[in-house]
Amino acid sequence: PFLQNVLHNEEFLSGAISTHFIDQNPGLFNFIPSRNRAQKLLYYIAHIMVNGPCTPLPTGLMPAEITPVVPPVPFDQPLPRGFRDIFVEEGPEGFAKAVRNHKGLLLMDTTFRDAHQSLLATRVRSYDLCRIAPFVAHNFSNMYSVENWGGATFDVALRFLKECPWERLEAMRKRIPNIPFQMLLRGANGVGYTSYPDNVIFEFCKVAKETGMDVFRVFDSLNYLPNLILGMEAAGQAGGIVEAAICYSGDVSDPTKTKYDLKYYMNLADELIKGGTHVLSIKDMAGLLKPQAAKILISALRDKYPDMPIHVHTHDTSGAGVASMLACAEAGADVVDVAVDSMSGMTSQPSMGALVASLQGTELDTGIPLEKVFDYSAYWEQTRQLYSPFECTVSMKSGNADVYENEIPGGQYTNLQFQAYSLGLADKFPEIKKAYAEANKLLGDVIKVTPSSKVVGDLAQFMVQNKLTPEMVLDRAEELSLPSSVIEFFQGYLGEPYGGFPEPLRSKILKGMKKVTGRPGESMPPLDFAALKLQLIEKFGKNIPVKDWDVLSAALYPTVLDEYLDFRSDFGPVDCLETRLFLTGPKIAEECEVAIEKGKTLSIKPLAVGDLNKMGQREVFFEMNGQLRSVLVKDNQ
Ligand code: 3PY
Ligand code: ZN
Repeated sequence: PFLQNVLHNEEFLSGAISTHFIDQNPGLFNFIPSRNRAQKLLYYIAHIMVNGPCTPLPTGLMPAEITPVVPPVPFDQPLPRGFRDIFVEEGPEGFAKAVRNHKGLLLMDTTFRDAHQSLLATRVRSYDLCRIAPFVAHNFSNMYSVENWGGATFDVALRFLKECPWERLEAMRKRIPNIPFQMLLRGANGVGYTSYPDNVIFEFCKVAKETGMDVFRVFDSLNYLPNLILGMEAAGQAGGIVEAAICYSGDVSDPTKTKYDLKYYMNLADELIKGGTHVLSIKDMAGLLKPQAAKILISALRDKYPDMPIHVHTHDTSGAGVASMLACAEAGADVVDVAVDSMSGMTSQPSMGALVASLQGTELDTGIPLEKVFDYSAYWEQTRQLYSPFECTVSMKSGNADVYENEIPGGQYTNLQFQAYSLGLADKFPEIKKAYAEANKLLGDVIKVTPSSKVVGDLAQFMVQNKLTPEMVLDRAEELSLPSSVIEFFQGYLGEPYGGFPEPLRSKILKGMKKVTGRPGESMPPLDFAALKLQLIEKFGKNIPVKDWDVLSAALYPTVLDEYLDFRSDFGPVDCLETRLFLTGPKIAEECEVAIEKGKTLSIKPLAVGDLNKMGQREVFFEMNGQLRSVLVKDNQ
C-alpha cells in the first residue's frame, strides 16, 4: 500500500488512522496531476490575455513595466548573528532579557506586512518579498524583528494573490534565518474576523511556530482580557515569544478624555504581565499616541516594570509618527515600529531612514547602516510601482491630523477613503469620517481595531447611506435593519467592551435575541481537524495535494480556501510569475522567464491570440522553451 494515494488506500479510507500514518505513507498524496505545471501556467497567462486580470484591480492604474533591481548581497559571507539566534539558543526569556539589555533603540520593520496592508491593500506578493529577503538578512541583522505575517496577509494571500500564506512563511524563513519573524494575532480571532473554537487558535499557533514564526503580537479588538489571555496561551504553548498588546485609544495627555486614561492602561499592563507576556506592546493602530502622550504612558510603564521589554507600534496618519516614536524611545521603549522610507508615511508606519538618521551618534543609535536603508528603500520604491493598481495614494495625498478626532485605524482609513472614491463619493469622505466618530460614541466609545473597527465603519456607512443622525439611531433602533456586524457586536460575539454595552441601545437592538456572555470561543465545540482534512481530500484530492496547513486555512476561511484550491488546480503555481505577469499578463512577443523551481526555468513568449471560434473560445499561441504551444480559452465577454 506504500504508494497508494488516499483515494485508493483502504486503511486510510476506513478512517482508522493517525497523522503518524500519513507521515509513514508518502504515497498518500502521490497524485498524477491532470495537467502539468507548465501547461497550467500557460493556461493562466492565456486566460488573462483573453479575459483580463483574474484578481480585481480597483483603479485604472497599471503595474509599471520594470524589473526592480535587487541590491547585491555577498554570497561568500556567512549571515551575521541576529536576535533570532539568541531566541533559538536561549528561548523567549533569554530573548526578552537580551532585548531589555540592548543599549540602542531596536526597530521592527513592518515593510513585509503592515506597511503594504496600510498602503497597498495587503497586495504585495511572496515573489517580491522573497527577492529582497536575503538583503535584509545580510544588512539588518540587529533588528528586533521583521513583521511579515498575520493581520490581513493571510486572508488576502489566499483570496486575491492565490498563494499559500504558509508557503510564504516557509520561504521567507529559509532566506532570513537570523532575524526574528513577527506576526499579528487577533487573539481569539486568530487571523480572521470572528471567534473560533479554542483548538483552532492553539493548532494555528503551533503550526505557525513550526513553519517559522517567532514573535506573536497578540491583541484583542476590545482589549477584552479573556480573549487576550487565550491568544497568549496559544502562542506561549507553541514555544513562541509572546508579545501581548494593549490597543491604544483616546489620549492620555488630554484630561478631558477620561475613558481610556493612564490608570486603564496601567491596570491592563498589570494583567498582561501577570498573564506571562515576554514583551509588552502598545499597539497604536490609528496613530493617536501624540509625543506628549507617549512620554506619559511609556515613562509610567518603564518606571513600574523596569525589566519588561516595551515595544510600540503606531501609524503615521497624522504625520506625527517619527516625533512620537522618538518620544517613546526617550521615555524608555526598547523597540518601535518603522517601515522602509518608500513604504512609510501616511497610514503606514513612520520612516525607518528618518528614525535611524535622527538617532545616529546618540545613546539610542539603532546601529542600522543608513546607506543600506537607502538601497532597501530604492528596491521598494520600484517594487511599489508594480502595485500601482492598489495604491492608496489615488485617493489620499497627504497625512491628516483629523485622525485624532475620528480615531480610524490606519488600514481602515485608506479602505474607507478608497470605497468613497470608487463610488464617486470622494466628497462624502469628510461626512463618513464624522459619522465614524458618531458611530463610535453610539457604540459606547469602543477600542477600534479589526474586527471591532469594522462594526464602527459599518454603522457609520449605514448612517450616511440612510441619512441618520445619532439621535435618530437611538430613537429608531428597534425598527432599523442594522448591519449584521453591529448586531453581532451587541450579542457579544466579539467579547465584552470596556465599560459594558451601551443601554438602552443594546436592549432595543437585540429585542430578546441570543446574547453570549464571557469569552465567545469558550462555548464553541472543538473543531475536528481529521474530518475537515478528509472533506478537503474528497473535494480536491484528485487534482491537488491537500496539506496539513490547508486544513488550518480551511478552519479559518472555509470558502476562501476552497476557491484557492480550485484556482490552483486549474492554473498551477501562479506565485512563480513575476508580479506584472501575474496581475495583467504579458504583451505579445514579450519574452518571459518563469522559474517554476530551482534550476527549472520556462521561457514563455506569447505569439498571438486567435479569433473567436463557434464554441466561444480563442486559441492563444505561445513559444515555450523554443517549441510552439497553443491553449484554448473560453472568452467570457
Ligand atoms: C489587523 O488586525 O489586520 C491590523 O493591522 C490591526 O491593526
Ligand atoms: Zn498597525
